[in-house]
Amino acid sequence: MRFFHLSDLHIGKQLHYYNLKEDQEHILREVVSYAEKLRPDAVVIAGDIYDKSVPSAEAVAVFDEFLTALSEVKPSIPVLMIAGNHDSAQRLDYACEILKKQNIYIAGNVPQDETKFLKKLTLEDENGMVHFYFLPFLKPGYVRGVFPEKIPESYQAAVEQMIEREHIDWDARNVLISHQFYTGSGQEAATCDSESFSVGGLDRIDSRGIRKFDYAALGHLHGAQEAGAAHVRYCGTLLKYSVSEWNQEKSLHMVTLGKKGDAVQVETFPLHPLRDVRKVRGGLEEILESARPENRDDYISVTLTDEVDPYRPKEQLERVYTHILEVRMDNTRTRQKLEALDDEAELSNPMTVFGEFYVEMQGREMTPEEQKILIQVFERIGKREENAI
Ligand SMILES: [Mn+2]
Repeated sequence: MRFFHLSDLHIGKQLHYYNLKEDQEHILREVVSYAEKLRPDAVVIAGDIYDKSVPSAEAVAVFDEFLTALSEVKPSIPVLMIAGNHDSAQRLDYACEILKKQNIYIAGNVPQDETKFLKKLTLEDENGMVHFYFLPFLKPGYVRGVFPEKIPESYQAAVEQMIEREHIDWDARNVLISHQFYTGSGQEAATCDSESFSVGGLDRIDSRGIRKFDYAALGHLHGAQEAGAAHVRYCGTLLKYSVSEWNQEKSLHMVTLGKKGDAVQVETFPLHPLRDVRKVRGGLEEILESARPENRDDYISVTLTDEVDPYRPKEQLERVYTHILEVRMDNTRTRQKLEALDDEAELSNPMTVFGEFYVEMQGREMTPEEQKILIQVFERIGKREENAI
C-alpha cells in the first residue's frame, strides 16, 4: 500500500502581504502530476487545509481545483483528510457525505458524544486490510461530550483516551491521521515562524501513545521530521511559509506499507516552487551585482551590512528583485542600538518607557501636548484596572 502524506496546505495564506495563490496552485499541480506518475493508493492530508477558519472564495476555488484534478486521475485515488487547528471543523465537514461518493473522506469534527467514534476508512491490498483512523485536531475541551464523567486533563490524555476507546485491532495494519504537536520522549521538535502553538507548551504530546500505529501521518509542524520514531512523522508544508524556513528542503512524501511488522518506507520527491524563499546578505552594491535573473521573482529577505545606510535601498533592490519580503540593516550602528536597548530594558515608570520608545520611533521627544494625552491614557487604564479588581 502506497500513499501520499501531505499536510498544512494553508491554502489562502499570505507571505508578508504577498498573495500565494499562484504559488499554491503551481505546487498542487505538481502534486497532481506526481499522482499521475506514481499512482498512489491514497492521498492523505493531515490537517490545515486552509489558512483561515473562514477561507476566502478564492482559497476554496484553489482547493476545489486540486481535488477535481486529482479525481481525474484514473483509477480513482481516495483522498483522506482531517481538520487542523486552522480549519473550521464544521465548514470542512460540509457536504462530506456527498463527497464520499467521489472517494473523498473528510473528518472535520471530533466525535461529539459517547456513541460516536473516530471516522475510519479501510483500504485493501495484496497484504490485507489497512485501517486509516481520522483524528481531527482537538483540545481537551472538544471531547467533553465523549467523556462526560471526566474531561481529559491534558492534550496528551485527550488523544490517548480517544484512541483507547476505539479498541483497535493491533494485529491488523493501522494508520493514524492526526494534527497535534507531538514530540519524541524528551526530544525538542524543530519549529518555525509560520506555525502557531499554545503558550507554555500545554499542547505538546509525547508520541508514545501513537507509536503502536504502523504509521502516523502527522500535520501541524511545518518542517518535515520524525516525532520519536521513523514511522511517526510530519511531512511538513509543500511551500516555505516563513523566512525561517528558507533553508528547509520541502518535498512530497510517499509512504509504503508492506506486510504487518515490515519497516515502513518513506520516499521523498523534490518539489519545484514557482518562487523560492531566499535570504541574501551583504552590501547593497554587492547584492545588486550578484542578483541572478533566475532568482528575480523569488521571495527575498534582504539584510544589508553597509556601514553607511544606503539611499532608498528598497527602491534600488526592486530593480533586481520583484518580491521583496523585508529589508533589514545589520551594521555597527544597528548592533549598538540593540545592545543599548538590551541594557535599558529595566521597567521604570510607563511614561518614561513610552517616552523612550517614542524617541526611538519618531526621532524626537514628545511635545507637552502629546505628553498630556498620554497621561490621560494611563489614568484611564489605571481606573479600568481598579474596576476590574
Ligand atoms: Mn499548520
